[in-house]
Amino acid sequence: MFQLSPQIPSGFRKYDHLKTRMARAIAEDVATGLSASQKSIPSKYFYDERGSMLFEEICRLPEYYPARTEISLLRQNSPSIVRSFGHGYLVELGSGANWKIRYLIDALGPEKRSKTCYVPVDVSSSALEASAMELLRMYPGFCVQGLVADFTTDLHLLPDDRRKLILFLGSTIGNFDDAQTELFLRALSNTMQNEDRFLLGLDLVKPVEILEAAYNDSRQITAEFNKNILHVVNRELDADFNQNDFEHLAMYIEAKNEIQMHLKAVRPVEVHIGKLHMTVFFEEGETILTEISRKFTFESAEKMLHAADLEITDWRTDAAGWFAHAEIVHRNGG
Ligand code: AVJ
Repeated sequence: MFQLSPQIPSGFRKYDHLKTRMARAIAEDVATGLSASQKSIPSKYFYDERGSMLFEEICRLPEYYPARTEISLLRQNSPSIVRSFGHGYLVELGSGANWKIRYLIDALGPEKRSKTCYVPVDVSSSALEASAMELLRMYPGFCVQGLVADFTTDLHLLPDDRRKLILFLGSTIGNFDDAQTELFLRALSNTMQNEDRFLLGLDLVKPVEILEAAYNDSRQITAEFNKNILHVVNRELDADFNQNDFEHLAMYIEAKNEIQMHLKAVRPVEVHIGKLHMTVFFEEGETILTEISRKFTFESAEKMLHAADLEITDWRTDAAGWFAHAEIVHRNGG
């Protein structure tokens, strides 16, 4: 889509693939999700400007162990990750406020950094731009090529004229169901050349108290984050959800190894969605499923990756075994 050869330019440029497509997608997704017997809204719609800020706040909560655990893993392992990568494209899927990438950019050092271009991929153009500008202040002359795109459908847009290290951190893959996981990993696998590397962050199975506390924080930031999806639907689709009609629910389903977040109607509710010409009724106690967040084991991770011809070459966890970074190659590759 944007090829860099033969020269790596410095400064920030971006390519926006999404502008109109997102509007159509949310209409279809919400119409489908709210028509099903278990109502649902896809979790990717949490992340408007406010939702992204709330998520950043979640990452600073004492209960939300994944963020700080992943940072400590990155701090510790960036030098060895960079050694096996070399230089080229550093692609980050769902980069958000992208402070994690700094550990890798630092580990590159000036020499490899000058031969590397950071490619943050995010649906939020404003977040992508703001964080890219901040990175350029920290690393003047560094190359940042932002791609505003949806990593669930747009992986074919990734550049392929240099070796790349693709990062998918935060255990975001845990938000996908089986079908989405398979599609995503297949598409990712197809973009990978022999020398490319894939670094996947995975939240691991652990005692239920720790898991549930992470999604039911005492300051109720996660509840705000969850309800924010109603604001997004109101704004994008001209709907009249009242967030006081719903309460935050998050629980661990042991049989599925997943956290589920719901919004539960506290009374019978009627909602009008202007842009869909749709009226939705909720019984008291009925829920909207807004997110699944799967938890993994080495075995379950290996199984899902093998199905897409991907192979784990390194498995790094913290001492407590709460979070993992899997370093992955294409199985036919070297
Ligand atoms: C980083 C998107 C994977 O599922 O834990 C945090 C999102 N949801 N609190 C997760 C989230 C509720 C988070 N992801």
